Amino acid sequence: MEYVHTILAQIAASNATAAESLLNELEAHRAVASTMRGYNGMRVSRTAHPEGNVLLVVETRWANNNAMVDYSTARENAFSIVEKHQDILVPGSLQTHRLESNSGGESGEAPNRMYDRLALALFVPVGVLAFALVVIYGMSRIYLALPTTGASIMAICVALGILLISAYFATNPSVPRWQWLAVAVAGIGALAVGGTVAAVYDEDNKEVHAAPTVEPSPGGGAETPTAPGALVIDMTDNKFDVTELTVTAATEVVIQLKNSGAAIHNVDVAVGGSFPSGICKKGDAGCSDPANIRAGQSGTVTLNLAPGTYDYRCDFHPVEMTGTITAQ
Ligand SMILES: [Cu+2]
Repeated sequence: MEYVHTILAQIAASNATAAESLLNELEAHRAVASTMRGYNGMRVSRTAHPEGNVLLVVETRWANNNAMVDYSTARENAFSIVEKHQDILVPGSLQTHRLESNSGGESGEAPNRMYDRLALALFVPVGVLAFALVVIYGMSRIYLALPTTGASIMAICVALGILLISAYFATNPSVPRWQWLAVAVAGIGALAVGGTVAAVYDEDNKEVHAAPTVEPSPGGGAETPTAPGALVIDMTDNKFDVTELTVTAATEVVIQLKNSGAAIHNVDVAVGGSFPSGICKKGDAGCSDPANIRAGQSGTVTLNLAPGTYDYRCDFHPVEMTGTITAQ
C-alpha cells in the first residue's frame, strides 16, 4: 500500500512556454520532498502534445498515510508551488487528490527501491541457505544426542512449532519487523544453546565410553580388545574388516568396535529383523555404544541373540558397510 498525493492543473496553451519556470521549481522541490519522512518518489508529467491546454500532473508517493498528510499540510509542497503560478493556469483547473495505491510503486524511480530489490534477490537466498545449514547442523547435533523417543518427541514439537509460526505469519501479512526478528533470534538462540548442550553431552559420553576400552577385561589378565579370540570389528572408510561373524546364541556377547577410518561409523545389528530409519540411538537393542563412533574412537555393541542370522550395517554407510552375524 502506498499513498499518492496528486496535483492536477491545466496550463493555458498560450502560457506553455512560461510553464518552464514552474517545472523547474517542481524539479527543485523534488530534493526538498525527498528529505521528508516516508518519501517514496515524485513524478511530474504533462500532456505530450503541445497544441491546446497542457495537463500537468504532479504525484508524490508516500509510505504511509501520516507521511502524506504531513506533506500535504507542509508549508511548501507541490500544491503550494503550482498555486503560486495561478496566472498561467486555466482558472478553476487546479485540483488536489490524496489517493491510496495498491501497486506498491512499480515505477522504479527511487534509487533505494532498486537497492531493496537487489537486496531481496541476493541476500535473501544466501541468508536462507546459511540459515538452513545452521538449522540442519544444529538440529542433527541435538537429535543425535537424544534417545530415540526424546528425539521423536522433539522432532514433532519442532515441526508443530514451525507450522504454527508459519501459519501466524501467513495469516498476518502486515506482521511488524520486530516479530520476524524475534522469531529469528529465538530460533537461532535455541539452536545455539541446544547444539552446545548436545556437543557437551556428547563429549561427556565419549569419556564414559573411552574408559572400558582401556580397562583390563574382568576375570582375565590384562587382555586388550584385540586379544586373540575377542570379537572385534575394525571399521575403515567405508568397510568393515569382518563381514561374517559367529556368536553364541542366548548369551550376552560384547563385540569390540574400532574406527580406524576418518569418517564417522557405527554398527547397527538388525536384532528385530529390520533397521531403524536413520541412525540407531544409544540404548537401542543392537546399536553400538556410542551410536556414533568418530575417527580414532572405540566402542562396543552388546548382543544377546536367539539362534539365527542377523544383518548388521553402518547406519552412515548402509550400502557399503554391511555384514551378517550368526548366533548358534
Ligand atoms: Cu560407516
